[in-house]
This record gives sequence, C-alpha cells and structure tokens, in this order.
Amino acid sequence: MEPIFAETLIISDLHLGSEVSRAREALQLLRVANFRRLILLGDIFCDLNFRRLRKHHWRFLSEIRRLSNPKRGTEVIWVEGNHDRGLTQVMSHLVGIRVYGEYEWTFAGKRFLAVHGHQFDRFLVNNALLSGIGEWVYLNLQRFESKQNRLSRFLDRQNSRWLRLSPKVCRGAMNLAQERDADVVICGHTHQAMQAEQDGVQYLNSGCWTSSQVPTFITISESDISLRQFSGDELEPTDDSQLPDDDQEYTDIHSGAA
Ligand SMILES: [Mn+2]
Repeated sequence: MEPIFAETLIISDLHLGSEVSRAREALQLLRVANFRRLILLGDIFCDLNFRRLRKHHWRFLSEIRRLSNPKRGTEVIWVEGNHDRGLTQVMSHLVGIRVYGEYEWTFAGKRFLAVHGHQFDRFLVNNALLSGIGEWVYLNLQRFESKQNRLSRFLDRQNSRWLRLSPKVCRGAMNLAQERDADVVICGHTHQAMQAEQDGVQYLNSGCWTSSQVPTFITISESDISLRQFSGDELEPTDDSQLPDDDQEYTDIHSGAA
C-alpha cells in the first residue's frame, strides 16, 4: 500500500462489537496514514453492548483516544450513525471526542458536508425496529454465509436492500448539499462505496469495514478527493504477543480523564 498523506481521512461503518468488524485493519490504516483530521462517519459501533467488543475493537478505540489528545494536533470528529445513536454521551466521556449529527467544514475553497446517511433511508426511518433486527441478523450471520444456502438467500436479499438503498442515499445527500450550498457531500450507511457528481455537487460514499466488502476510505487533500480501497497485505503483521491482554486495555481506556 502506497503511503497515505491527507488533510482529512474518513471511514464509516466499522460496526465494532460485531463478528464481522474489521477493526484490526482499520487500526492498521490509522497507524500507516498521515492526516490532520479524522472523521468517523457513523456506525463505528454495532450497538451499545460493550461486552461484545474484542481485543482489536478496544485497541481501535484506544487509538482514537490517543489521536484525539490535543497535544497531537489531530482533529477527531465523530458523526453519529443509526447504530451509534445514544452513544454521544458515552463516547465523549470514554474517548474524549465530540459527536455531531452532521459536520460541515471548508477546505481548499470547497464546502464539505459529512452526514452518516440513515436520514435518507426511508425504510429505516419508517421501520426502525424491523430494519434494526434485519441488519443485526445480517451482520452477525455473514460469517456463516458459505455454509448454509437458506442463509445465503437471506443475506442476498439484505444485500440487495443495501444496493437499492445506495442511489436513494445519494439523491437525499445531493439534495441536502444543494440546500446547504455544499460542494461535496459524504455519507456512509449503505456499505456500498460509490462516487457521483451532479449539478456541481460531488457525492462520495465511504463504504464499510465489515467482512463482506473490501474496506474503503476517503482521503481529502489540497489537490484531490479520493475513494480508496484498503489493502493491508504489504503491511507488517501486528505482533499480538507484545500487546497487553483485554483487561489491561479495558482499564487503560477507562482510566484517563475525558
Ligand atoms: Mn447506518
């Protein structure tokens, strides 16, 4: 993977606490990339059940906390997703960063708007509970995908829901960008990385970091805005034996002042 230098790095839909979360690779990305601002664009968590968090999930959170230390000069922004709802208070205490519903900024003469995207998901807005259950099952069963056919069909149906959702979120985001006079609008939520441009508004979807897809992220620099795939193959494997056990990390992340 070539070196990453960006003013802003954006990732979404990591779903920490789910079996399919690619926390280890997300952590690798944070460690190899050079950036001044990090936007966590929603659904970083799967739910509020912290007991489901694995060693790498805690390690990712520790890294976020480390990055957000004011002395480092890195700005960390959390934009709330539908799975992160209710986490605002918890996260500001635990990791020490602010959580936004939407985040707007200006860089290199362009106005940017970052919003998770569930706001444009009519099915989710109208059937929050049903949709929540479907999505939970979808994420948790992905690991059995190849073993059972009936399950595969269910997962395919869920996948096609995401695919249908992709243009809807794009349209909704484009409309909001027009309203807000933004040049670039960025969403997650659909788990489908994509780019589009219409009437001078640029749309990007940051995709996801769960096992069924290639992990993707967005970088913004002075000269370009790119949607990129993560390939960790060339990276040094992390040596687990050198790291503290789960309990120690848990203490570590809870002990410092927020
Ligand atoms: Mn979402």
